[in-house]
Amino acid sequence: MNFSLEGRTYVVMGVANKRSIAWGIAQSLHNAGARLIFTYAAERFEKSVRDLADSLEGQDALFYQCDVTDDESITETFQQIQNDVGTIHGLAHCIAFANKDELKGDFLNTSRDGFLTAHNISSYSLTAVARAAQPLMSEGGGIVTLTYLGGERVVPNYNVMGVAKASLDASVKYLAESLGQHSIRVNAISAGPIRTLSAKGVGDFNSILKDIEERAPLRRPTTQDEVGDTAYFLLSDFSRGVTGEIIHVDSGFHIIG
Ligand code: NDP
Ligand code: KAL
Repeated sequence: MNFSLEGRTYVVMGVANKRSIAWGIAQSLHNAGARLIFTYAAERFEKSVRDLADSLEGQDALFYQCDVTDDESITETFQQIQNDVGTIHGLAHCIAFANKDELKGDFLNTSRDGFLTAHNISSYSLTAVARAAQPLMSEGGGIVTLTYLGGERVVPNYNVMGVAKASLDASVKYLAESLGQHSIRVNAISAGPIRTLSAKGVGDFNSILKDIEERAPLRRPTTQDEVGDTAYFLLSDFSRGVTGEIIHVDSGFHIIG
């Protein structure tokens, strides 16, 4: 067994720009020799994704638009991927969304629409995408998603996204049970705060980071490449006995009371 992912193909969903956690994962998989397939939702991010992928030396990446709120878009994307490459060996789901006005104030005021939107995009999409990807993972493989501590504990302002992450965390376990018989493993990485486009303009990010620097066991914030390398581990054979797991890549912050 070795760490190389040469000859393997992975779908990376959710690169918006160079700060995206998905981009950290893409770089780690690329460095390990994997072939990459990128999906993006918003047309406006297509150029950004293509430009970033162009910077990966020797990478022959493919690109597809996929809006996870649309079943047809998901089905078409994976059918197209099957036509173009045949087999895939794994998938990184790095997608979440909630309306900005529901990510502050009192959780009690969460609207039905806001609740459903957050759960639709941030939680249900994992199951929808896993179902579409399964036929392409005929040699077995790995699925990784991204979660956050706010799904386990109350974190100010995370609100409806915390409830959606709790649902995502449970989905990881149920999907691990469903797909294990096909040698497909399903795991999540609970990342510490990283300043991405999603994190922009919501909550008081500076004070959250300061708290991590003062109280997390490693006394430093989480980086994109730390999450990328753990995703690489979870998508490689080195984690072949691991499924239904949530690994915290957060400088150890989750153990602090
Ligand atoms: P980014 O803003 O870089 O990525 C979020 C991605 O979600 C975007 O690429 C966006 O695509 C995609 N997305 C939103 N709606 C849809 C949709 N309908 N269909 C398909 N894609 C969609 O932020 P991050 O890298 O921070 O977020 C990635 C994941 O990491 C999320 O699940 C987030 O909750 C999680 N996470 C982030 C942490 C952090 O501190 N940053 C900490 C813990 C977890 P588009 O813009 O094209 O719509
Ligand atoms: C407690 C924290 C502080 C921030 C509070 C809430 C963060 C929620 C994350 C969620 C994914 C953010 C959004 O949905 C933002 C969205 O409303 C507006 N932004 C966009 O539409 C941009 C353009 C696109 C690219 O973003 C998306 N998502 O599509 C949580 C911090 C400490 C940790 C974080 C940021 C966790 C996390 O889940 O991202």
